[in-house]
Amino acid sequence: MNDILQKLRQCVEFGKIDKACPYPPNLKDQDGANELTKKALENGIKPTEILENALIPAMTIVGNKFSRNEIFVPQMLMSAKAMHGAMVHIRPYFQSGETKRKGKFIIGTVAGDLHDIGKNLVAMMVEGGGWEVIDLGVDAGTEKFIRAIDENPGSIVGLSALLTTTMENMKKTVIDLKTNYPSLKILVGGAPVTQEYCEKIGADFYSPDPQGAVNYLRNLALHRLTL
Ligand code: B1M
Repeated sequence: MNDILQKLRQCVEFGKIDKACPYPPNLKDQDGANELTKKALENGIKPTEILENALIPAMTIVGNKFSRNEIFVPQMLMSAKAMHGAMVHIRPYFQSGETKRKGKFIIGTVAGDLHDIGKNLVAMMVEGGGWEVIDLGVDAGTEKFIRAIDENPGSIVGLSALLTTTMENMKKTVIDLKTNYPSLKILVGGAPVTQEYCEKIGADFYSPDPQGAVNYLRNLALHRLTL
């Protein structure tokens, strides 16, 4: 593999954002994801190649390690930040339509709930998985989702809830969205949410962690391609 891509992959896997970033100590004073992505583009490497051969594989490794409890939230946040450092340079190519993404994913923390750390991790991992992410932020009620779905037809929706009290709002949003868009796929997650609750409220998929969300979306995209 190209040397720049290999180094970029390593930076994202281990959370090296840019040259100034002192973390991780063994990569101190070396180029980070930011500089390497810029260099890759200057060397004529296509944004899709950067995404598919460096960023996505690195974030997949990170997601799997996190699912196996081999790394924890701070390490995953550093990797997600490094991925963002790379995305700053390649996002304009996707936004201009020059490079295609796998689809659109609308995500938000449900009404009444201000917790966004887990939701942000899912958003960053999904973006690293090659999707355009529309982040509705926290305290996102049904109306906000409806507006975003109407503006982005064909999107998949993700809902996060961290409070037992706001799980009720998750249920309400799922019911309202399914009533308005019967074929819409809805993915749910957050500390108090379970597989059983997902089934009870009529959502399509529950994931306890970001990698499960990425895998579900990847399978959905593959399924759509084969239809
Ligand atoms: Co709050 N809080 N909090 N809090 N807070 C909890 C959740 C709580 C368990 C603490 C406790 O009492 N032990 C408790 C909830 C109890 C309950 O409902 N049974 C609680 C409470 C009560 C409250 C307030 C009501 C406190 C008060 O004001 N009296 C208040 C509510 C405000 C509101 O939302 N309206 C409140 C406020 C806050 C802060 C603002 C101070 C802050 C949030 C800051 C922020 O998010 N920007 C905060 C925090 C930080 C926490 C704890 C400490 C940490 C939550 C967190 O970020 N975890 C939490 C206690 C704890 O967990 N130890 C607590 C890390 C994060 C990575 O995990 O979000 O679960 P998580 O995400 C995971 C997975 O769940 C999954 O992926 C992530 C990575 O694995 N995931 C998805 C998440 N969303 C997903 C979506 C998917 C798929 C997977 O698909 C779409």
